[in-house]
Parts: sequence; structure tokens; C-alpha cells
Amino acid sequence: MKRHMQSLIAIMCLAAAAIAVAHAQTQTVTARDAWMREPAPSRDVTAVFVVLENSGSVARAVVSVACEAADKAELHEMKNENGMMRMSPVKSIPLPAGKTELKPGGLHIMIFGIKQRPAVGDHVNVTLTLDDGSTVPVSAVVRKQESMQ
Ligand SMILES: [Cu+2]
Repeated sequence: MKRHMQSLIAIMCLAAAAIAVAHAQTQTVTARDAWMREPAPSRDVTAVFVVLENSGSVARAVVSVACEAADKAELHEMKNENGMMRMSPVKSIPLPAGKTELKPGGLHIMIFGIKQRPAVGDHVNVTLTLDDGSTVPVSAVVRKQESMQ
């Protein structure tokens, strides 16, 4: 009887492990090369750029973004409209299989109300939420303010 229980527990553990593996495999989106532009002097607004890689065959999308070190974070895109570069919020950022690059002059994460001004070289954590409810952690290193995009 005792042996019976033990093998039952072993089977249950195996099943739990299998579910955990299946879960890990559904997470196909990873972030790399993330950086935050150093906020301009006396400004608390800036942008974060990152390369997102979808290694799965199913298209995903970023549907929201959060930054605990700031009041608000938004998904933005920058477009040339009649010769003027303008940025506006977008509801989501599509992530087809392969690489999606958030970069100056294009898609980016807008950060509003940074609570404590980060120094160059600091890391700021940002969390992306995908359309399947999973989250992607992003650690953005702060880089010097370059020429404006
Ligand atoms: Cu923006």
C-alpha cells in the first residue's frame, strides 16, 4: 500500500514537471540589447529601445508595458508625417516570428515621470505584457543622450 502511494506520488511529480516544461516552451519571446536614453537635463521623460526575438511560430504582440521606476510607460511609434517626425501611442506592437526592433525613429517604449534620475550605466527594469498574458522582463542600460533621433 505504501509502495503504491509512493509510485502514485512519483507519477504526479512527473506530470507536474511535464506541465512546467510545456509552460516554459510557450514563452517564445525574449528581449536583448535593451537601453534607455539618458533623460535630458531636468526632464523626467525618456524612451527605451530593445530587440525582441520571437523564436516560436505563432505571432505574438506586446499589449502593455510597465516600469516600476516611473509613473507611466507607453508603447509608442515615431512616424514621418509631412516631413515632421511625430510620435504617438500604439495599442500593441506585433511580434511576428523573428526579430522586432524598437529603435530611435521607430517603435519605442515611452517612459513618463521617472521617479529617480538614472545615471549612465544604471539598469532600469521594464516589464512587457504579451497578448497571451505572459510577461517579458527587460533590463535596460542607461546610455548617454545622443543626437536627437
Ligand atoms: Cu514616444
